Amino acid sequence: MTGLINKITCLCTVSLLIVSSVQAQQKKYAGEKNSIPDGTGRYKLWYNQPAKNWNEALPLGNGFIGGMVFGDVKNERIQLNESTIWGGGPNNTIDSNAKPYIDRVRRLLAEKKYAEAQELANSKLGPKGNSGMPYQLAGNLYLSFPETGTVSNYYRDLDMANATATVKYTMNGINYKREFFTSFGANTFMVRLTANKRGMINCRLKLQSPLKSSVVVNDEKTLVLSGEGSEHEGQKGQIEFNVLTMVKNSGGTTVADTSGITIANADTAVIYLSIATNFVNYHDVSANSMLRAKNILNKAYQHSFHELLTDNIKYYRSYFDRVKLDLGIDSAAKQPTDVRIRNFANNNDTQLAELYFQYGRYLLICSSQPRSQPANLQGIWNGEVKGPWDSKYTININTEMNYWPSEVTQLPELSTPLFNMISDLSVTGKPTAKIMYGARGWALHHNTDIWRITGVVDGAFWGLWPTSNAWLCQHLWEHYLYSGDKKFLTQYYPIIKGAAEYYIDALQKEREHGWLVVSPSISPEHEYIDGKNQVSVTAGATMDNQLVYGLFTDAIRAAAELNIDKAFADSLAIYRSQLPPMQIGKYGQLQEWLEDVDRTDDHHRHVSHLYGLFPGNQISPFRQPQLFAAVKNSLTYRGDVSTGWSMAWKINLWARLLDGNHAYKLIKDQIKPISANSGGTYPNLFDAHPPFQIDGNFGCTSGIAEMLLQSHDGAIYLLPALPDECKDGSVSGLMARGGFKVDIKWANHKIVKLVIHSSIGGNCRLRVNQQINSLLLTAGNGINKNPFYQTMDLKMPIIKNNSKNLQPALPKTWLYDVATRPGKTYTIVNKSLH
Ligand code: FUC
Repeated sequence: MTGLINKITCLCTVSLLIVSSVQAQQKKYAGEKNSIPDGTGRYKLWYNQPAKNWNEALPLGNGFIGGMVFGDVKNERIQLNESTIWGGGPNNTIDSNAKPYIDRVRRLLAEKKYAEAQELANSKLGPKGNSGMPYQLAGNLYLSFPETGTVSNYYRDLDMANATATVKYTMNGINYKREFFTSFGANTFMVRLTANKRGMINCRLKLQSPLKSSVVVNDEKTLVLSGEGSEHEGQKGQIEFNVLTMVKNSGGTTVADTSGITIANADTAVIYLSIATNFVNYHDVSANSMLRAKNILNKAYQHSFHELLTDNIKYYRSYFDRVKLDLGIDSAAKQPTDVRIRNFANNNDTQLAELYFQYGRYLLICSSQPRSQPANLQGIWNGEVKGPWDSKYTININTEMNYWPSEVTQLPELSTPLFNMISDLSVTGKPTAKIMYGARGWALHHNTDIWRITGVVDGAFWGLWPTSNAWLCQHLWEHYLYSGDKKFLTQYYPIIKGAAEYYIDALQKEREHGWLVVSPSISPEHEYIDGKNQVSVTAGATMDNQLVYGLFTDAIRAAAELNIDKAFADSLAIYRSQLPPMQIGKYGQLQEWLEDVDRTDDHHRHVSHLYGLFPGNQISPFRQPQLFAAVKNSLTYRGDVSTGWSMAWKINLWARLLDGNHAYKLIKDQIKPISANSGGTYPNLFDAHPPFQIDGNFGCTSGIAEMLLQSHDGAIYLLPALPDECKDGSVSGLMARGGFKVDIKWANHKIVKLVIHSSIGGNCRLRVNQQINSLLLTAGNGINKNPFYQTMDLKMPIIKNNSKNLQPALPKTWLYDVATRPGKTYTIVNKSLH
């Protein structure tokens, strides 16, 4: 098998290096029409062999249907998902006996009896058998091919430029080809089988599911698999689903019976597949899944593969093409993807970082569409009846991380399912707040699922964390900051307010300083040593303080933007002033807990207390240098190598620490095969916790964006953390808060061209590491008047040890202003930049 890329061409006009891939295997087959366009190698994951296991299969999806394509020559397997096939049925996990125990745990925590508090919490506040329901696979589509012979020219790929997968090989002198995509418009999974000689398509197609299911044939041509979601942890399975498939062949014959569909001697065969369930919403499963699946299939069947494909590419590209990145390319990019992953740490294969960045965007487009479910721990791709952690929603980091790239990489519509889920949770979380905590508003803990459960799961040690409402609300406010969409803010303000009301009622007065703290809680999934005990249950964890501070601030600002609720906002400001300040502990670290109990040899995967730096915006190098230095110390103690998502978080954090080389080092740690003690990347570029968890993919995409552009700290900081490896490059289409779209081209680490598209106008303040001479720019002085760039006023931190250097070395930067008008574009060209 020869390499994919034979020629690298520099197209200076668009300042992008385009890989022009000319391959023997990709030559047009005789007799083949309307084939998938050959995109550029730049966006391809490609391999010389079929997938040996699930983590080598290639993902396709449309937010509803997911398919993992394996590409075996004799036995093709497409593992199928549908985003609403889950175990159990409508339910919630509210613990109606919890309140008295919450009160007792609070008292014990106030008395600093941490181990006792944890013991009581673990025994009385855990789940009663139900820790949430699993997201389940639909089943498999198997295609078996009777031909035998020696295989040559084997090739398979996933082409992100078109959202298609292809398998090709030669057997007995015949070139065979399989093409796959998931239609966004028709909601079907599509397969086309072709060969370069007539009458050569012979194939047997089967549907199978490990869930309770049966297969029949309808109208002599439709293969129908009917199945049910599982009963799980006492919850009866209430999801019904149907997988329907039909074949359209030219030439030859197809015969269907309950054991499958047999295609014989066809010139081409197109397989149409639909999946539907009875799911309407988290409390209604009354839809007719069979009728839904039939309607979808019949409608799609009226169109040819080519028509559906053409529409699909158009729709898909309307998202994918919004952002282009070029970090440079060299000969390492000529290798198949699995080889590139193995070599990434030692090669200067910056194009693989670009591919990984775009893969995160691809995966978000394919797993989270405006009317779909939000991307879960595995997006929509799960091959198991009960996947890792149920493949549900862990909202103490993982679900939020899934959506970090959506605003900055210009895919804001794809956050809609998250926003819808937050709306649902603001309803199902109401009784949790009331019954468990005696509070108004809404609250939930560290997990939820399609039924929008809100109780404690997995036990108090991991699950007694009621602060996820504040983190989720951050996404609502950020959407407003990026878009300026007042209608959206008006719609979601009551939800932000409801979360804030919860804290007004639930915060507890801490005895020593009179601070208001979240109690009981944990610093997600982490423990500290209390005497001889490892304890997680606590009060006033730093992350909680930051989250509540952020929530109150966002609620105050939202009320001001909407010109409503002044009295409420004023009262929030008073509560906010009583929250604990951040504390710098004895090792010069940002304390993770109220007490100074951090360790310097602690390499725990969660870095929750660094939320304030990212994704929060409470720690600025220019305004809080000591806190900034303390975060750097904490992150250095924590180390680099960890689970996939943890490394992804650290990429974002090092980018915010303005250290591009360290961020890039973490990208290298993440894009490498997994080892005994760390996460990494599977051959299909899926992030490995291990096992596969999609958050690391999304987190890394966001991290690369943060290295190139940040807009949270009073200005748009251009190239704040550019690594040495990426000295020349370009990016276009990244979004900054305040509705600015930014294109940057740089050479030898200096910006040579900058384009700013302003959608809502206002002052565009730039921060840069170089001087710029341009008539368009004026020096930026004083506070940025743009309302989307207000910074957060924080309490002074408490510093317990000043001996550790808390004065960070910061880069010299320049501030410039451009007064922009809505809809206008501002181009600053290279000659005026030094
Ligand atoms: C949190 C993390 C684990 C894992 C799980 C799904 O519990 O601590 O590492 O990612 O979510």
